[in-house]
Amino acid sequence: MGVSSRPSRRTNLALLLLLAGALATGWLAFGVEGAPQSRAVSVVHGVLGLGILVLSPWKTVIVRRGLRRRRGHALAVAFAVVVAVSLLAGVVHAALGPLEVAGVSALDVHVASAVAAVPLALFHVVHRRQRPRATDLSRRTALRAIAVGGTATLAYGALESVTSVAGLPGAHRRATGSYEIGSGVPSAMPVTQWFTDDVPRIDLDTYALLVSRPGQPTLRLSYDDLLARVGPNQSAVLDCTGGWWAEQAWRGVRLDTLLGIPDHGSIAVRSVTGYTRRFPPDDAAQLLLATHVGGVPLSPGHGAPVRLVAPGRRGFWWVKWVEHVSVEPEPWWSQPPFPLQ
Ligand SMILES: Nc1nc2c(c(=O)[nH]1)N[C@H]1C(S)=C(S)[C@@H](COP(=O)(O)O)O[C@H]1N2
Ligand SMILES: [Mo]
Repeated sequence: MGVSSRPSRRTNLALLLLLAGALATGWLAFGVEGAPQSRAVSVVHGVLGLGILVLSPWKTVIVRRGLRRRRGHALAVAFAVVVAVSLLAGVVHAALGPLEVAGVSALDVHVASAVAAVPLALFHVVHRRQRPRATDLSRRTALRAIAVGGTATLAYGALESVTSVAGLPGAHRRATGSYEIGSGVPSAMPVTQWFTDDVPRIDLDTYALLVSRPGQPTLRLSYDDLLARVGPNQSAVLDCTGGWWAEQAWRGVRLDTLLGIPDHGSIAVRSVTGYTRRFPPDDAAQLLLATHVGGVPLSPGHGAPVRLVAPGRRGFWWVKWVEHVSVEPEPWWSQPPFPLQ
């Protein structure tokens, strides 16, 4: 057996696959809202992450050998550290809940270190290349993969059982992994912006909502025009990718009462700050331009005078401070999967 076919090569390749899978399912987890899809994605994400932990003793041996042999491993060490921090923070979020230290939650740390790991992983893979071989697809590799997968699944089950038996906060998380804060009490619900947006000042006397449809003049609705069209209360869950959720009674104007159901293109919903999300035409029947929550007008932080309520979608779709709704020819998916501002 040559040096290059040491089992370490297979361990490294397995770790790479696990990391890529954990990243992909983490990304996917931000895109889904409803159980059981959310549950499935969360479980697979957790098992892949724990798989990395299962392989870490073998990786430690490889790393020790590498540290003796090579120079210039600062970036490799940084890579190992951010992966370890991300794993630890992921477990803390899942078991202990929305702990915050100086306004930073375990989930923030988990996501930020995972994002930081991506360029380091690319650099590492390019500089310490491991070539897959045809013989990697052997019976022995398959048995090892099953052993690692099985151990990681058992570890996931054990972690969930301990969390539930010990009554840790993690036992009460939603399928998405989020924790409940302020349901039924809008003032207790966090005010959250995606990245850099700020709560704008909006003068209700001069405010107007613009509604554009193809081939028709743009509609201008004042705040009073909107209030005159407000429908019944509707309960919906706002589930922020920051790791919290709240169920509230929302009231406002359903989009299909303004637009009908457009027969093609997409519905762009834009805020006074420029924050925009694009929706498939059929969503008009569920999307609500809410003016009220919990029976009272929205506060500025929660999107006054009008914010979108998008049942079944994660919080970043719930555009606040809406000023323009327009039916446009672009398909709904011609936008970044997550907002860029
Ligand atoms: N205009 C605008 N709307 C926005 C955001 C933003 O940054 N700008 N953040 C979104 C995100 S990420 C979430 S979770 C919800 C939070 O709503 P809340 O502050 O009312 O709890 O608003 C969404 N709507
Ligand atoms: Mo969010």
